[in-house]
Amino acid sequence: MSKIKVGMTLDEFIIQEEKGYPNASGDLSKLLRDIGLASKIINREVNKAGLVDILGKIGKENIQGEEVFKLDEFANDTLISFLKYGGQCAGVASEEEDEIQVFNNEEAQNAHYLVLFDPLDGSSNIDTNASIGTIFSIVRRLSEDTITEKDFFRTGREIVAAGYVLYGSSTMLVYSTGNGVNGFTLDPSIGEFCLSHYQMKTPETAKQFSVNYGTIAHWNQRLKSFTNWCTLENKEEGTPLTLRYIGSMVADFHRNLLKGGIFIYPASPKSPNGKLRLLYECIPLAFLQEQAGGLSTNEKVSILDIQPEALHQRTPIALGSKKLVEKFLSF
Ligand code: AHM
Repeated sequence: MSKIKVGMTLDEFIIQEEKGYPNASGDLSKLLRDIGLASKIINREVNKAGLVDILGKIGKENIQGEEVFKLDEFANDTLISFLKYGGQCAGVASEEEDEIQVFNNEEAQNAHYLVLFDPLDGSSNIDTNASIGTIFSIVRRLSEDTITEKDFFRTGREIVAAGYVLYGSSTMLVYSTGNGVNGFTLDPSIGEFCLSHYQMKTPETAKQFSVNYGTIAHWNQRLKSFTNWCTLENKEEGTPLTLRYIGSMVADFHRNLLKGGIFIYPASPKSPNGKLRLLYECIPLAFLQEQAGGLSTNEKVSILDIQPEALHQRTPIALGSKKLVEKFLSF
């Protein structure tokens, strides 16, 4: 009989899950625990951000020409130090690092995994106290010896786990190792993530759509027709839908995962590949979306089937409830 119980801690859950895989080394579980630990430290700083001198920009730009906020840098450094010395991770790719970071310290020498992450997604929302999050995916290293970018350029079909931590009105860790999606809420009184959302499923149909309407002048015809359909009074089709857009992908995604909906960040003439990054934003969330019964697309193929070619590659994306994504593609 399954010993999985709502309320159990992340550690207990991981132990129970491992029992289903007697040959598992336990390395992936340890890695997930390290990410959970790092996110608790990040959560602590996010929560007290208004009290200490940690809000605001640090006065430099990342490789993508975006301003780096102090909390971005803190989250990046925290994740790297937990992963570097945890013993399970041989290197990382981060939105905040120009290049991949291969760990040369002793603890990392026999590590089998690589972690790709956006340490703090939605950082333009930091100073206004809106929800932000950490997004990650985990792949197995390919090279026995020297790790190169190629080890990180893996499709969504090859990743072994993905997840995010949402720093919202409560803090949640949501992840999947390919056997469904489970969500854990941080209980601040005991400092533990506890299972709160077991085997999450996105409703097939939904009442919400999420897109930055302010950019309509740059949309393609499909997106214009789809959003027009979303706003029509048509009971049979289930429209109109409600527009919900925070501007923090991880928060928009989380809401749509629970309530059903579609999130779209399109290409535009100015940004022909959209804005969002394939490797550490789109692939992990698309993996979770498809694990939860939804779909993802770049309007040609599933996000999970795109072969990455550059570390900070961008892609247009639409993901969410199956029927809504299919409707979007039907225009
Ligand atoms: P960031 O990397 O600066 O955090 O930007 C990514 C964010 C996403 O979380 C969000 O979906 C998107 O940018 C919002 O962009 P826009 O303001 O153009 O709608």
